[in-house]
Order: sequence, then structure tokens, then C-alpha cells
Amino acid sequence: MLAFALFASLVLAQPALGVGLEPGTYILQEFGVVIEAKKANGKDWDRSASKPDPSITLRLNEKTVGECKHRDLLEVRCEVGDAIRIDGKSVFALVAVDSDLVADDNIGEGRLAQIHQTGVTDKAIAMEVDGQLASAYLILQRPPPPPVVPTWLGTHQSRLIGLSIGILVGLMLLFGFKSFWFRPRNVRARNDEEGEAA
Ligand SMILES: [Ca+2]
Repeated sequence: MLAFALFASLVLAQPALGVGLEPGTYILQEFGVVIEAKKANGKDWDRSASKPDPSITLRLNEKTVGECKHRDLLEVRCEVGDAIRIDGKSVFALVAVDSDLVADDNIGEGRLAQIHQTGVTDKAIAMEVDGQLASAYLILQRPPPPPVVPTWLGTHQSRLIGLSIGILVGLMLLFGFKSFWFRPRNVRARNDEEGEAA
């Protein structure tokens, strides 16, 4: 009965884990967008080239975590590689504009929340998009494990073992010689007599 109560309390005490990303630090590997071929009004993005010159900004909780600019491109990929912290309140927001000389054309915006419930690592996580964004994504990776800090014992372990063996062998040799050469005189004398008698 007591064991059951203990078991039940332990199980109930565990917070339910979602299928997404646990709160913690992740590497924002990259993000990107696919832009519709034409503006909302059906016209080309630019006069010189039909494709836009996208300028894309990704923010996490209002803080810019990635930016990139390209020329004449509909499928944009922006590499980042920085560490970011994710928790249950994290919201990603993406803004894409077509950089023009006079006035930029808005392309669209993307949004991603609840990443702790739906996110995965190493794969593109789709963002909700509007405007002339066909799609937007970001990719998160788990950070590499922290490097193992070598301890003094770890660094000198092989030397210590070698030294110990050396001392042990030295002591064995020393005591071996000592017990042979420095036997009590009467024992040696008796052994010698026995040798002569035989
Ligand atoms: Ca334009």
C-alpha cells in the first residue's frame, strides 16, 4: 500500500512532456522563405529583374536572431548558427520585404509559437505565413555536449600508474635482496652447516 502510494505520487509529480522541444538552449541553424513569383497585384517584384531582392529578419520574442539579404531570389535560405533559448513562451516572428531603391515592397510575415509542443530538431519547422510568402521555416539543432574538462588525475593517471608500478617493483627488488643478503646470521650459518653435512 505504501509502495503503491509512493509510486503514484512519483508518477503524478512528473510534468507531462510534450512531443515537441523541451525548454532549453538550441542552435538556430538556418531559416528561410519561399516567395510567390508575383506581387499581390499580379505585377513583377522589380522592373529590372522580375524576382525580388528579399531582406528577411527573424525575431525571437522581439529580439532579432537572424537577418539576411539576397538579390533576385524567390527561395531564400539564411544560415545563422547561433545559440538561442526556447521555452513555453517563445514566439518567432519573421518579416520579409523586397528591398527597393525608393520604397520597399512588403512580401509577408511568418509566425511560430508553441515550439515546445510541436518543434523537432534537425528538420524544417514550418511557420504560419501571410502576404506573398508561400512558406517559411526554421531549423534548430541540439547544441553539442559541453567539452570534457580534463582533471589533474585524468591527465596524470597513466604517469601515476607507471610511477606506482616503478615504486612497487623497486620495493620488491629492495626487500627481495634484503631478505636474501641480510638473513639473520645464525640462519645462514645453520643452512651452511646443513649444506656441508649433505
Ligand atoms: Ca520591388
